[in-house]
Amino acid sequence: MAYYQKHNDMEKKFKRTTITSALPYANGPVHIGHLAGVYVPADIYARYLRLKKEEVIFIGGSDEHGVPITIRAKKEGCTPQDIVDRYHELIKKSFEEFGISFDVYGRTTSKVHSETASDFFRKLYDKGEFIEKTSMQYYDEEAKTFLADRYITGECPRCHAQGAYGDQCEKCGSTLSPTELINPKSAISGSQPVMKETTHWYLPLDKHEVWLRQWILESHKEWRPNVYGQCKSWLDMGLQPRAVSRDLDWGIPVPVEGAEGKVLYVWFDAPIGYISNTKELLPDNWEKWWKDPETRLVHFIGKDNIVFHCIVFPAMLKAEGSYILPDNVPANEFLNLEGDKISTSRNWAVWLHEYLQDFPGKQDVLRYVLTANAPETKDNDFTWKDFQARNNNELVAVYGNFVNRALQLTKKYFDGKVPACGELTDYDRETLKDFADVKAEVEKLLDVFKFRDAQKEAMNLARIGNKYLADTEPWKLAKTDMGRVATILNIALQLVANLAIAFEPFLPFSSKKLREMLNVEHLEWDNLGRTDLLPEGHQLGEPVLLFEKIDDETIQAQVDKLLATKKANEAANYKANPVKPTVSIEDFDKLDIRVGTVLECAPVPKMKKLLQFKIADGLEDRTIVSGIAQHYKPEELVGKQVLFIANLAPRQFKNGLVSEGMILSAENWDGSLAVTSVLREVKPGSEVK
Ligand code: B3M
Ligand code: ZN
Repeated sequence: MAYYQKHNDMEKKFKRTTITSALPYANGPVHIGHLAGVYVPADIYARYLRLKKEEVIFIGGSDEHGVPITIRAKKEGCTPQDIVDRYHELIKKSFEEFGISFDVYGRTTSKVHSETASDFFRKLYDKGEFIEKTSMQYYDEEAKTFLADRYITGECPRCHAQGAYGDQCEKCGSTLSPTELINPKSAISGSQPVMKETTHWYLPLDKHEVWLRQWILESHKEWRPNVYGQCKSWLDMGLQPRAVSRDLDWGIPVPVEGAEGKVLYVWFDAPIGYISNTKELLPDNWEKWWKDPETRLVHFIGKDNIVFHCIVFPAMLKAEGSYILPDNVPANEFLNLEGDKISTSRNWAVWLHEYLQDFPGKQDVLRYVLTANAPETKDNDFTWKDFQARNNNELVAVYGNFVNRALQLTKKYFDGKVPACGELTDYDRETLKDFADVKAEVEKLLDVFKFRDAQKEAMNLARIGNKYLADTEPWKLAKTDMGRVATILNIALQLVANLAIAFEPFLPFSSKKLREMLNVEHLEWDNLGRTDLLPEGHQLGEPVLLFEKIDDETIQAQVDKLLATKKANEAANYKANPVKPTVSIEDFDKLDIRVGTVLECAPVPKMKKLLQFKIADGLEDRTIVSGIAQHYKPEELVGKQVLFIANLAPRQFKNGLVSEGMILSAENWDGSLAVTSVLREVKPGSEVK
């Protein structure tokens, strides 16, 4: 039986733990923000409890309902089912390959789920836990459907950008309600929507406020400050009834007569998905994981889901009456990417499936970096440079280097057999003492969800080992004192075995590799900290590198990929300048624009931006100097026809050079210049009118 420290220093007994991790929407792949915020910490925790031989299940799955999925389907001209089928498979496969050790990865379009969610709603309905409310909502008369907030677009009342959604303006980030939009349009038919009456079911959260306050603010002071704080501010603002149904044709039908065309709100059915997925896993035995007060329920989520997991879902569970409530909700803050908010729509992300492709066999590197940088208390930033540095300076130079030296030296001096441990020096004893405490340290931190610090402890162990070999220098003693070399390497190898255990929840792939090198099938978590893990004479396996250096080119390729995304986004957002005041045709006629052929083109010494042209203009040829050296190589332009202004007053440059006219270029959105030309060859000197 496990004991968990409670905030008031009372120990509460639990027999088992149900771990859930937020169900990702199946309308796009998973990215590093999801991993760092939810899946890596949840996986570390699940592995840790399993290693401690506790009873645990780790529940995952795809969230396959909601409006964004229907919008995406409409855009791609396919069905919502097509979309979720595609992404569910992709997400599931990438999680598997990344070593997220779900016991089940279900989906909310499964039969079990729709029955479970439907029954859940019905039970609350029958118990009178909902209120029914009629309100006015936008309706599309052409498409004959009510419009979800996301289906209404228009001008933002705050920043006046076009294309703001009924729930949010992506330009200025304001939260909106659809009635605030100026000139609302239906995203389905493009028509102007009208207001129409509709009826929905609401969960009266206000009625749950008293016990929620007590439960969270008094009994769960140990929750992370960010989680506790967010709950407190919601509670202090006062809770409102929340609609749990929607007018939509994608979702689980509301199981009530007269509710045709209405489905359960995605945030009503999704958390029930945790329960349905447990049923998929344990059809006959699921209830104890959700209803036994000796079960501890822990939700891993990102900060944007706190209110749903700490207030709405608990209220649903309480209203139902037979379920336990979460014991902890270790929500993370956000991970940014290279200083910018990760965004699926802007493609500003490192996608898991792409990482797995670009860095085969390097799951643990990303796991390590995401935990080392975990946004546990504040938003954090992922940069490729940091990724490279942590790999090269920590995984390779500390952990990998220590392991490799210990194993290679044992191979060299003792044929790969664990040598005998002789008499210990004071320094040996000190070193051994240093890692005797590591188990308690790591456990203390993992028990309170401090994954970043816990991994740091494991890495410290590797640092101790690295330093031990550097200080004792067994390679220098080999000629004089083999007995001492044996002792040093025995100690080093025991340390290596300890590392395989300590890193197991964090870096499971490396621990497996390490066990193979040590030629041991299994190492018990309980034995962490012991110095007799490998018996004298034990034959080790073949040493291979645990981690490899990642070079600059590899990192640059990733940075370039992001830069290309950034450029593409800027190009997509480009808006032409407003047109200048009108001019008369007479004014236009004053300009003499002609076509010329470039005879010569050369850089101008000491003037980095300039190119000097000799232009055939049908008269006497002329010299034109143009500031386009950063946009063209001279040889690209020789022989080309260009447009130029023939009657511009000559301009003299500092070095005495005189330009007789101006070559016309178009300035692109990013400031790059493109020289203008004609579509068919003409005689030099032809006038442009
Ligand atoms: N799919 C939202 C999200 O991915 C949602 C989580 C559901 S957990 C029950 O942010
Ligand atoms: Zn706006």
